[in-house]
Amino acid sequence: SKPAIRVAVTGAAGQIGYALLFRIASGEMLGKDQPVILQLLEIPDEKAQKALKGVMMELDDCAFPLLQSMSAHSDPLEAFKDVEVALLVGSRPRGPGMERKDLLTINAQIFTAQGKALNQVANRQVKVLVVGNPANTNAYIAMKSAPDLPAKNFTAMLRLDHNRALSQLATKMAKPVAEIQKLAVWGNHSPTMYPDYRFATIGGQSVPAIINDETWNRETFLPTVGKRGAAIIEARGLSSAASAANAAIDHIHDWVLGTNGKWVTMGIPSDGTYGIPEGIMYGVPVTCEGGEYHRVTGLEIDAYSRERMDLTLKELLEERDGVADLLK
Ligand code: NAX
Repeated sequence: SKPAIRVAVTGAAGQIGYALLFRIASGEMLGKDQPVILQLLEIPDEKAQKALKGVMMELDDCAFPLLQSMSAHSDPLEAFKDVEVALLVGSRPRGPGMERKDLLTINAQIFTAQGKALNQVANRQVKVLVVGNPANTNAYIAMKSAPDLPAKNFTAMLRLDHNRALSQLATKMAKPVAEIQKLAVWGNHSPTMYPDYRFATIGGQSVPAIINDETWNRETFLPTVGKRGAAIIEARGLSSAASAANAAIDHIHDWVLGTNGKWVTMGIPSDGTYGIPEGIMYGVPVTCEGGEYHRVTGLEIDAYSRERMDLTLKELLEERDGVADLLK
């Protein structure tokens, strides 16, 4: 059988971790013939480490044939040793009375340390997905803290937004979600993101021609997708976890195993395309093949789209400037 792939997951005892680890171990992320080794990171806190042990007991109890081994860690230098895939899920949530700026600073410290650790000990081809919020800026910080690794190997999760948008479109058209192609989500994983179905098709037909309702796009679709996270919290009393884990599985699965020409959305460091400054971690449509992603280029950006893309860019530039001192 194939040699096992080492996968690191941070925040492994959290909600998303609980929805994610079992699916990685069952082969849904890297393939049903691909053994995995899980290297799990949690904060040193006794309760978190104990909860992690509990999750590992349950993983044991699944007797997953593809789970070759697993280990628990509180030090990123150990958790990231030789990993080929790193899912950075753990971050500090916003506490009562905490300003956005404080949140950025605390997470900047976490992702600086984790970026440095990846730089030191991870496999040189490691594929990194940042889920923990603010995901784009955390991914940017980790990338900047890992100068010896290829910058393109650092990505942020926009796939949940992509999947949310697909589902809203399918419902609106009363058509199967699987048939929708060529959807894009631009920008930051935040309510400023811009889900864009101008190029989308279903069964070869144009989605905007079928929907033919620009008011629905601007006044219903965009805010519904943008505020979906808040709607889940309101309904469930907890933030999205299973759908977030599912999106992380999709993101890595497609990056490693390819999309057969299908567009998906990934937050990737910009190369300057579409007027997004180089290095900014920005959601764009990509296709994946042979373990690499390729941004979809040559799309026409109309005035309204430009406005929306610049708005979400402005937020990312502010976040970048907010952590600039910490990256010196
Ligand atoms: P939980 O609070 O349930 O779990 C987070 C876990 O991370 C905790 O167990 C905590 O101890 C651990 N942790 C904190 N700092 C750590 C560190 N430095 N190293 C290792 N572990 C650390 O949160 P959960 O619901 O699992 O969400 C995790 C993150 O995903 C949050 O930042 C959340 O905002 C973010 N999300 C991102 C989404 C996206 O689309 N990009 C969507 C879902 C989710 O909201």
